[in-house]
Amino acid sequence: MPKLKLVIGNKNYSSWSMRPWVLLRGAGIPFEEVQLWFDDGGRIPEARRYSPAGQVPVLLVDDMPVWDSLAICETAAELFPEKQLWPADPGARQVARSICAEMHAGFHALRGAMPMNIRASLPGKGMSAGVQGDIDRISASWQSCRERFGGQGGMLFGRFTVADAYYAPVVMRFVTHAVALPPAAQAYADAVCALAAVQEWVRAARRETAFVAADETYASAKAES
Ligand SMILES: N[C@@H](CCC(=O)N[C@@H](CS)C(=O)NCC(=O)O)C(=O)O
Repeated sequence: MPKLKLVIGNKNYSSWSMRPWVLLRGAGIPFEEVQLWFDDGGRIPEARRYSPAGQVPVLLVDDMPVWDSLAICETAAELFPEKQLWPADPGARQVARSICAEMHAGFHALRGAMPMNIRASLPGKGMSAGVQGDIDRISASWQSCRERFGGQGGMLFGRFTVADAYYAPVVMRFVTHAVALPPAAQAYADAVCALAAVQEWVRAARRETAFVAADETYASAKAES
């Protein structure tokens, strides 16, 4: 089995880091964690020691870096086929890949106005027509996946897959900003919050005290607790 080391940023803020961490932990794949900290400008200069891209997350597979959260999730799925990190059914897998790519490359209004900040409570902050459009699209996508592929399981494709890890940080944004969701989307968001791996990440995020001004769109000076 390859030796895995996952390099991540602040658990309170780093939405990209949360995806592969929740994926590996949620699937029961052992890995060593290396945590780096954002500076005030939201940069992690030390990340260059691990990745040519100079960003987190980075997965070191026997010391060989894989950077970018999507590449890391694909690599994990390839290394551990028995974990079925993508849905087994080809049609479901196509949709799962599509909604992950959609998250990876899109939803800019939501990401800009509602950055992940797990320990903060910012009800209503950041809402706009563009943000609501992203929320509506995400809610519809969750509902459609649950109806078509969810079966008896609580996740988008029944069992826990990359898609759930990919949308876990979105659920965190919705919680922080108290976003009102249609019942089916809310039920899915609640199921994500109940995942042991998500709860473990959230507990650690809440213990962090580092205040990164660049990621605190709605705060002025001090960390919220
Ligand atoms: N597309 C990349 C984005 C990674 C990314 O933006 N990482 C941020 C933290 S969430 C980062 O490392 N920022 C520090 C920097 O750019 O110096 C991925 O999916 O991993």
